[in-house]
Amino acid sequence: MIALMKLAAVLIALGMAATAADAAEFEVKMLNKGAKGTMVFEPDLLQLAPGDSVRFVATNKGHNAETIKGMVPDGAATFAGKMNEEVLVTFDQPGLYGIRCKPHYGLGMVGLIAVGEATNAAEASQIKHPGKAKKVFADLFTQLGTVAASN
Ligand SMILES: [Cu+2]
Repeated sequence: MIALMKLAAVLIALGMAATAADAAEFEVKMLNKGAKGTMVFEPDLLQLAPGDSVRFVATNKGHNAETIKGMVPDGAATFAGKMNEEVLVTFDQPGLYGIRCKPHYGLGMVGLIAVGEATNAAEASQIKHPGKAKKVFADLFTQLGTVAASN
């Protein structure tokens, strides 16, 4: 009986290891200056499979990563990292997630994360953004369309 329970525990552990190995972890840096200019997430566009995760790394100080209201799929969890905080977020729910740095939103420090099928693309692309974020998101949605079309 004890041997059987041990076997079950091993099988459960193996199952969990397999799940963790299948999911990928991506890294997004929060930067004062990147390839695309000042105050950026790098990269600012990611295509994930459901279950993948993203580590938002506070490479430079003075930034945070959080979801934008109206830019998460229905029923998906939102998140809000604190200033200078590294956050690891797992994206289980398919759809588009708009990300911003709160203090630099108007300066265009935003990103777009596509998880599986872009179920909420119509709603997410209608959200209004301040300042430079408007142009950055317009470009990101164009790039995402190109990515989706080439798949
Ligand atoms: Cu910032």
